Amino acid sequence: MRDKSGNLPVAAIVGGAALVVALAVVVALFGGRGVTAAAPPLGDPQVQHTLAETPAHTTHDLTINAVWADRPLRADAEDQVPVEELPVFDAVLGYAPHAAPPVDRDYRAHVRVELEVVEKVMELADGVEYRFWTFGGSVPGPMVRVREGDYVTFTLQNHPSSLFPHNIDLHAVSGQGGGAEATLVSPGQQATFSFTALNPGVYVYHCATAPVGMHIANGMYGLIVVEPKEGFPAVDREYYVMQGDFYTKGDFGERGFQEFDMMRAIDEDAAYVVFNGRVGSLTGDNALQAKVGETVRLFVGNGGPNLTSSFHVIGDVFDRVWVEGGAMVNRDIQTTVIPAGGAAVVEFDTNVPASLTLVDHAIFRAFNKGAIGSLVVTGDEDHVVYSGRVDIRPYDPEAKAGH
Ligand SMILES: [Cu+2]
Repeated sequence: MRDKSGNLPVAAIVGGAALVVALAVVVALFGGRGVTAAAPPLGDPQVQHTLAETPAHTTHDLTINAVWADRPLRADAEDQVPVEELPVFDAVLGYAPHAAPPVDRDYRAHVRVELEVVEKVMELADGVEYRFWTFGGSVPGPMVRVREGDYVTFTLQNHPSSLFPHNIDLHAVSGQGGGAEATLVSPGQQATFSFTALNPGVYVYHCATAPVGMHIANGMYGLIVVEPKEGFPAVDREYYVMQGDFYTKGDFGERGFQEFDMMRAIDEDAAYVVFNGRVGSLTGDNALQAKVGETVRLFVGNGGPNLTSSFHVIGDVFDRVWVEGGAMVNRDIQTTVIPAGGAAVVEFDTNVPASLTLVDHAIFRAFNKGAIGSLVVTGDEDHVVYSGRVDIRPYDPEAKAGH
């Protein structure tokens, strides 16, 4: 099935995926009923009758925990307003760890976004320099925040000092390459395209210029938040965090200028796994802050290029997680999976003062590759929620046995 370069034809992949889905459906329909010892044979007319009727008790309403309604796209009156009649705004971008401000609008708009690609040397860790390719001069690139249904005109500029062409694929875009084809620009060029933000959610954007993996590995990713029409619930603090894995010739911590290592990237052998483009971006003086009693919302993305994040905050529980950045909210979560090229929204209500620690719970990445950050919560203690140490003394099992 593989061609000369070892690639599977798309048809084979799609066919294989369809088979997997079909099997999953069969398992879902029949597998779940195997709990009774004497399951009736498949030919049993009673079973067929049951399946044909799909009784209510066998269906699961996955919208129960949804934070916005499952609704047809572009079906509201506001969606019918011609683009020329929409009010025009320039987007206010959010630079990590700060989220872009909430949209705070109950009507559709025409939002203009300008993003400049800059290739620049910055520190990947103390004493470790790396030539990043960036959206907006930072890793991650700035957060773009619009409202469901907005008409967005997006201009990508490639700084004349760049050495490479770049483009942008926004996962929120329905259209060729997510905008990648329309925005491919050489150094000293800019290109513009427009799209309607059809689907609410939290989406990754990234460069998609060949070799795509290299452009992403050099830091070309960020988040675009498409708020649902009803908006996100108000919270006390919002932060913007993106994980990424980096592949340098030298190992973790090896000082000096480090070049990108393509073979290491292909092997997924990350030298660094970091939040917001740098070891220490969220620790020490850079730690995130909150006060006891506040609700904190983290927009967490994963640029990859390779590694899936097991995102966890040591010392608290996610009261709510907007799973995969979509409509479903899960509650009381310890660790949430954020795939490469995916995102999540995690929220927690802070209960006691603590220095919370953000990690990828694939834990060597945290303590040996950089994926660690802090959120310092200050305020009044509540010793019922958490007492702190109330006793320490020598422990001698033999003395206890002889007692
Ligand atoms: Cu690029």
